[in-house]
Amino acid sequence: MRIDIMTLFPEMCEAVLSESILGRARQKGAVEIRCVNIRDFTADKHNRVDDAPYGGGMGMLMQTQPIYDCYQSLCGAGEKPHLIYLSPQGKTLTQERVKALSALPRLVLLCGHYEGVDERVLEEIVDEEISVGDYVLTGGELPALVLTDAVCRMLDGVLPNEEAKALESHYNGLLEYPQYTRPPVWHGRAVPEVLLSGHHENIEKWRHEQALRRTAEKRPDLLEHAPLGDDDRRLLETLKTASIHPTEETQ
Ligand code: 4HQ
Repeated sequence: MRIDIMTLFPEMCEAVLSESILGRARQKGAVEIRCVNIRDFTADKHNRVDDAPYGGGMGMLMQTQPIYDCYQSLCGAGEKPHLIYLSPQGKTLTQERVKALSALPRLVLLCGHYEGVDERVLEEIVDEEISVGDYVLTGGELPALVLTDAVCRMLDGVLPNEEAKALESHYNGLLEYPQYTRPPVWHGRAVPEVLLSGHHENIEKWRHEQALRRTAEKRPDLLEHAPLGDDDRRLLETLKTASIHPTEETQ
């Protein structure tokens, strides 16, 4: 997959994307990511990319020309890669959307800055608007990096341990089970015995139950969409009863 990030702060994006798992994935060629400076495409002799809004009001807006020409430079003959504008007005990013996006051959991410972007260029080139959450940031770079990270970890050859992809939070619609490493006792807290038993079937059962419990406790909204089996539903029922009539065993 290839991802182009259109931004006024390519070094900010490059710094994040050169480190750790994504840095290694890029070196290996598992993903091709380019940070493109929108300012390089300005036709203005003073290199300006922003101007005051018509109708007055605060702040500056990103102009149409540099953004449009930057996107055109990323389009081949008759090829219009899927362009995502990061904005609080978009649909909130989900793991389901991340997975679908990771199947596309190319993505172009547009990062807005200042007070926003001239509406006309958005109408002309944006295929999809995505938000990373209901709060306001100073620019679209961090959301673009969040999206890039989430999409890239779904690609083959990116995660050092490919199995991890399927195991982690949200993948099966549930939160992750708790995890422990050495020492076996820390500040008087022991690692759950089953994890030291070497009994893999019991360990898997325990982990799945913990994932269900945690989800019911911390994010019950996720259970509405999680693919649950009959055993899962039974366990969730016992948890509900236990929270109304706690016994020593279920506390
Ligand atoms: N932005 N999810 C870009 C966000 C945002 C979000 C604020 C994006 C400013 C110019 N983007 N504009 N939340 O807060 O995606």
